Amino acid sequence: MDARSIIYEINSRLPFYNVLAKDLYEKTAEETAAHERRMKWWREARFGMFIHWGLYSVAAGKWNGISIPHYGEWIMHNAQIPDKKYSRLAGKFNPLKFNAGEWVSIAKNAGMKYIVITAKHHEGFSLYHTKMSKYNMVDATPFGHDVIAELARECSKQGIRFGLYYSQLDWHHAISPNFFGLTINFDKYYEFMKGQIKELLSGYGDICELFFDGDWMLQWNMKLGAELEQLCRSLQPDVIINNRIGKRPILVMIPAAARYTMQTTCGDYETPEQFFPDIIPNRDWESNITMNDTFGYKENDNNWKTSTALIRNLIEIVSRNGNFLLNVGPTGEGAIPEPSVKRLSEIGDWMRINGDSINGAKAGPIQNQRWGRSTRKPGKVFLHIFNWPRGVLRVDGIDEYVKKAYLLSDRSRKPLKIEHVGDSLNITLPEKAPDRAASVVVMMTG
Ligand code: H79
Repeated sequence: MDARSIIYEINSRLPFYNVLAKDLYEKTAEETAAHERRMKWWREARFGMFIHWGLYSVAAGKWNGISIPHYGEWIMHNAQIPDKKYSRLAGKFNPLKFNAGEWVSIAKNAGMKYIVITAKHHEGFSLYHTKMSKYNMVDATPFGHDVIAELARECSKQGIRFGLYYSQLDWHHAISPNFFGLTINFDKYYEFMKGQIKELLSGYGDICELFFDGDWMLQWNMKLGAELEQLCRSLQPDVIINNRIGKRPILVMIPAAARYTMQTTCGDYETPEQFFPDIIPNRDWESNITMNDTFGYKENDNNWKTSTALIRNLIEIVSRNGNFLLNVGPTGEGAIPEPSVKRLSEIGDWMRINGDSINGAKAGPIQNQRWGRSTRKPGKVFLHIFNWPRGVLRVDGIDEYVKKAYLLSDRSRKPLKIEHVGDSLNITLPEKAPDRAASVVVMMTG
């Protein structure tokens, strides 16, 4: 390791490293301008689908008939399965129910604007036809399709964007399925990884987002991240890259602490996992959240969140300028589990009526109210009401004059009775909430 790598390595582990090492990481004006340009569609999209699919989907959370606790995609680690045994799952991966068109329309009908799928998770198995190794969907399974290619094609056909998840941590290359992914010939593995990134960014059309993961692996550091980021940008200048391409300081990985330090400087955006911050962060961010308690399919995990909870998650996230990447874990047969499909369809029903308050919207002027949340667009503030009041809703903290208010679900846009009282507004609402998840009032401002 040279001196600079050591500085990078130490800094990336300090809680306030972005303050201490500002000069090392600060973006140039030109880089900032390029970032602003490529983020435009992403800031409007607001809602995407995460897909975790791999050999762990075949295991479905069980090993030798025993249910293994925690995330399904971590089963190799959680049951300490040696690579030689684990890799035999490939021979059983024959997802005859897989239909790229169907998956893409499920996302689209939910109001999602992009899809991000695991090209390679920690297990080290590639879902696409890589030439860097035979351990992939085409060469090692009876199915033999390049599912990444099929999904990429289908996304472009149906007009939604396509992105990839890629794990630096790789248990197929590591000495064992260990948390820190210790790899003997790391230099060789790094060349392999760069080869794969080149393939993925040159053979599958426009990649909208690259979600790196496993940056905590022992041998990864900020310098490698910066180099890899350059490689990605040389192939696709507009690809949006997450912060995990670098190395997150440890505190950013802990939800309670992330509230205060949720800022790294690598890539384009922050990646709170299984939570969202309760303040408005000063950087672009995207929460990735599961519908049950696992990313990769587990046949025994039936702890599903309600569609109401998921709709409210989406609203809360947009009310703080974030994106929502909602996960599905298809089965080893290639089907998105029915409970997930049901929830996505219910979210879609809500989005068809209320999507204008989400897509293209950003944080509203009013935060964290007992009655709900707010988002805004030029000339409009959207009030997302979770707790429907009896009669009159009193709204405090409005920063623009309100000319008119109506319910987004009301096609005729019949004005609601409003009354200005100082900086507050009293809105008279109908007796019954139009939607039990969240009813949206539009305030025309200016
Ligand atoms: O891909 C999904 C997760 O598999 C991955 N990131 C998202 C996008 C992820 N990486 N790390 N973690 C999640 C958190 C790791 C938690 C751990 Fe554990 C605690 C690893 C070992 C102890 C959870 C509990 C997994 C195994 C036991």
